[in-house]
Amino acid sequence: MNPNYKHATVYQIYPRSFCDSNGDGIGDIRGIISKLDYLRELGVDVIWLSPVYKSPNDDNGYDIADYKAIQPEFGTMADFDELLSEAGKRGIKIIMDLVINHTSDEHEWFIRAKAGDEKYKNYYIIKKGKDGKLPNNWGNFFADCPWEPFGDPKNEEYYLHLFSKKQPDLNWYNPEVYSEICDVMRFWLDKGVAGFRCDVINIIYKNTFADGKKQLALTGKEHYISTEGCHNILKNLRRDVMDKYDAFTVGETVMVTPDMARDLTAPERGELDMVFAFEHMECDQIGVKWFKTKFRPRRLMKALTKWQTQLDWNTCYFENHDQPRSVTRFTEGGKYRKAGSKMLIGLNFCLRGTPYFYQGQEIGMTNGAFESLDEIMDIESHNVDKMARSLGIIQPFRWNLIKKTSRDNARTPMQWTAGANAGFTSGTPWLKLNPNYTSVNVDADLADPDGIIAFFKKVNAFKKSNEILKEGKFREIYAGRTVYAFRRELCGESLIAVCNFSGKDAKAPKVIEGRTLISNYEGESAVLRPYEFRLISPGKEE
Ligand code: TEU
Ligand code: CA
Repeated sequence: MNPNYKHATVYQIYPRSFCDSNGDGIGDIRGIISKLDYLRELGVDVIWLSPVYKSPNDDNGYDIADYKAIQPEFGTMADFDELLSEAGKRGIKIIMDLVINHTSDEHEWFIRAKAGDEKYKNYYIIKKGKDGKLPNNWGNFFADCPWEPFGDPKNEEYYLHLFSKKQPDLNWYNPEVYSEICDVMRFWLDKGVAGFRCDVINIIYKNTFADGKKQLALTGKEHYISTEGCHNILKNLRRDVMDKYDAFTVGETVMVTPDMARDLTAPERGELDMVFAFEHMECDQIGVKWFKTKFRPRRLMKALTKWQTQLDWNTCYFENHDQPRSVTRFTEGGKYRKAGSKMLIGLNFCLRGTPYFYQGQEIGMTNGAFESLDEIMDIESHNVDKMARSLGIIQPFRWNLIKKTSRDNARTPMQWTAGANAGFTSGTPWLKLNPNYTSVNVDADLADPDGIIAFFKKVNAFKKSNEILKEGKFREIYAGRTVYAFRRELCGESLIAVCNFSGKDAKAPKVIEGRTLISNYEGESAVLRPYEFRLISPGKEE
């Protein structure tokens, strides 16, 4: 773990939806530059920039057509360089999104492969079908078929795409792919970026292309999750590239267990610095993420405690560009928006690990207010609808699933002001704004001394100056139906964090006695109020 970034407060920007500087309705790099002072005020140390590379936008930039070029609608390389230097002046580092499981089918490599160039064919995973059948029975992350005919149908060749068919998987058996990616990483590191968030990094190396064990979703996954081959690639990337820079990596690792995460991040193994795990994001679903069930706080507590105790260093997060908004999910649809947002922010800072926040979380943005699939842009949602239709699921039911789970819930434009288009753009926003921007926006929140941003800054500053919250061990001390409390302990001293995941008052358990240092409510109270958060200094140690 690079110690320079261990205690960074990281803020994720989804460029398309952050701030539009030129009125085309699409957020851009100059828009981000214009908000750097705002981010410095929040106390952000590192920005994780979702992809800004050239892309046909089948998956909003996660389909990269040129790893060394900036998407024209986001600006130019000169804009990017200016962003880096302006951020630097404010003490803010930038990490890039490194998407290396796949490229776009419009990447030059794939275009050459299709033109019959053997060198580039070997950059991708191209397999023969058998007797009119697909090469294997694997599933796809976007509710699609993962094999698409490659070239002349007579040849019966298919290419693998675990995501959209415009995202062909790279062939990590090929050392040339490895060298190309090293070169891409050096290109950005030489510019001065502080590292990478590595997209679905634990699935890049497939052990075999044999059929998988049939399962509800992602048949075949046992052949590619956290394989030895993947570990080797990560070790090599660390040794050949990362170690030469002051930079860090955070892996997006899907379907990982704590054991796998330990192997991916153990300092002595020299692979990744930290990983995003998903178990706590799955506490309100059945089986696959598209089937949401009622949120039960106990499931969230169980997942958090499990990861906090079984992995030495976590990434702490409740939101990103793929997940519905946390305040909607975990605080009754946002009924207690202000208290709920603060509680989740407080909790995120108090857990052991590096804290990550997603744009808009600091003002308690809620899920999008979409009324029909027409208003949704996300490819995943459209594919889910198709799949559900093919299963005979009726429209109102399909829509109900999609409305709750669509990734566009997190991608609605950032709400800056109560003015036209929330101050996001002077044009027409690419995705429908949440109409609640008239009251939920940065301006309004900043003007409120009791606002969410003020609370964010307070806990952020406290954490930065407090060794117990930074380095202390985690110990759960209470997990009731709605109340969750834990201690952070360092050298015989400790702090207690407590949350009430309920819109009703809850009895305060005895174990949380002490002096309240920070809370999202005014004044003392014997009971815990709706979505109350408290950081407590215990009177006496046990
Ligand atoms: O996401 C990978 C991933 O598995 C999921 O979080 C995904 O959003 C969804 O749940 C699939 O069922 C990463 C990126 O974060 C996501 O935005 C990209 O679409 C995806 O990889 C492909 O690059
Ligand atoms: Ca723009």
